[in-house]
Amino acid sequence: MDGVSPLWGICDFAPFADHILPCRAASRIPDGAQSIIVALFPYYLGEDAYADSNISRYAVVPDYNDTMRDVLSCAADALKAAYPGEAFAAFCGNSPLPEVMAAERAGLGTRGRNSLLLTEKFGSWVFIGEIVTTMRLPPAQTVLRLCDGCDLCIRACPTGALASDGFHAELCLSAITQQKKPLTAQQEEMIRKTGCAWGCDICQKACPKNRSAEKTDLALFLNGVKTRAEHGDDLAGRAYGWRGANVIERNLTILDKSGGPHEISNCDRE
Ligand code: B12
Ligand code: SF4
Ligand code: SF4
Repeated sequence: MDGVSPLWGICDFAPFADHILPCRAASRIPDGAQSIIVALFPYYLGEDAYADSNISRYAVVPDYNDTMRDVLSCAADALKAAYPGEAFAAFCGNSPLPEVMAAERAGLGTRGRNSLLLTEKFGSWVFIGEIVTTMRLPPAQTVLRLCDGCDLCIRACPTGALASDGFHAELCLSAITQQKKPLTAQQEEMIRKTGCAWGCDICQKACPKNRSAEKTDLALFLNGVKTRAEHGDDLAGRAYGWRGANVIERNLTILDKSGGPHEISNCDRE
């Protein structure tokens, strides 16, 4: 931890009570929740690591939903053992909390115009997880201001998902690559153009705050790096597995049709 951009922080739960996302995990939020301990897990591997990649960077490391859930659940159990009168519930990814907002309020970074959390040290290449507790803990006193409002992310977005009036999730290529229903010809063309079979990193790569991002040293991500999705992959533990084999297979087939995966497989192309 460097004092400027800590990897964990605390915010009050109360402001989030009216902004709970509709998901099954919401039932696990402890009654009488007071505080949220927010943790960041950096996953950037350095530019060279992605040279032959055909998936977005968050999907190159083992599925964060699994790895982070294990770490946060262990931490929640340890806290429960130390403070038996209090409740602690761990969440990540399919969390009922708007996690970027929680991390910003916990003093860990700024929600940029690309809608993602920007941090001083790791740019936006961080996953967010949290433990919601009935313990009253001192919240962060400062909110960082790291987004310059340069709009390079908005200009780089190929679909118009990022616009001056905000983020339109239904247009986001990341959502399109996860879509189960048939893709339109235009959506297929977009996947072909970017050469990315899963997710999209274009607005993050455009962000100047990511140019000096530090690499992760987290073993839970470094063990199990897989930069390319291939037909017939074992999907266990991969971020592109949760929608089932048909979706990633369809996307890979779209890329095959563009002249072979090796020719257009680099997600760094913008
Ligand atoms: C669904 C989802 C998606 C969807 C839709 C995203 C969306 N914003 O709607 C899609 C598939 C498009 C997507 C894409 C990506 N995602 Co995503 N996604 C999520 C997920 C699971 C839920 C987000 C959500 O539904 N938000 C609902 C919207 C409406 O929330 P919101 O815009 O923040 O609005 C709420 C707040 O503003 C709040 N609010 C409003 N006013 C106030 C006032 C106060 C006081 C408070 C407290 C709150 C509050 O209420 C609003 C409604 O609830 C989150 C995890 C999570 N639980 O947050 C990850 C998450 C945001 N995604 C993540 C990632 C990595 C990505 C991708 C980069 C993956 C990729 N490479 O393809 C892209 C990036 C796209 C982009 N530019 O944002 C990370 C972001 C990490 C970071 N550094 O910020 C998260 C946090 C997952 C994680 N645990 O790490 N994602
Ligand atoms: S992830 Fe891609 S499509 Fe989605 S907002 Fe960013 S640049 Fe646009
Ligand atoms: S590209 Fe510019 S406007 Fe977009 S998030 Fe980064 S600093 Fe903010």
